[in-house]
Amino acid sequence: MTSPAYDANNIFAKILKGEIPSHRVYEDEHTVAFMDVMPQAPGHTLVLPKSPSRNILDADPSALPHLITTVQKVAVAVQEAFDADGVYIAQFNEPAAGQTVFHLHFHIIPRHEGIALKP
Ligand code: DGP
Repeated sequence: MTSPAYDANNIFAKILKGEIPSHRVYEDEHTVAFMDVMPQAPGHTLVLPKSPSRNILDADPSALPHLITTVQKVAVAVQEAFDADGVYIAQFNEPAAGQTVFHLHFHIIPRHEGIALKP
């Protein structure tokens, strides 16, 4: 099955345009990170490319090295800031896989030994 086209009115596109507020914790020319409004644990952060792609399935491969470098930078910072024992990194593609917002993003969630994620 082919994925649907990118919808420029998705909620993260509006955040990127500044039409909806967000708590930004990192930004460079090509990527941005902000706090998730429905955190599964304190420190739950999202990393996005500024370029429009619905998810990783339609992303321009040339954008991915920089994006994953930002994911690494933010994960290291989040682990330190939240004094975490580890960091969970997740990324979903299409509703069948749990995606609800259709602009490519990575979840970065600090984890502590013995503490479960919120459902
Ligand atoms: P996913 O299932 O991977 O598409 O996760 C989308 C995440 O986006 C989910 O954890 C909740 C978060 N989210 C939804 N709406 C907003 C919003 O308006 N602002 C922020 N910061 N996060 C949002």
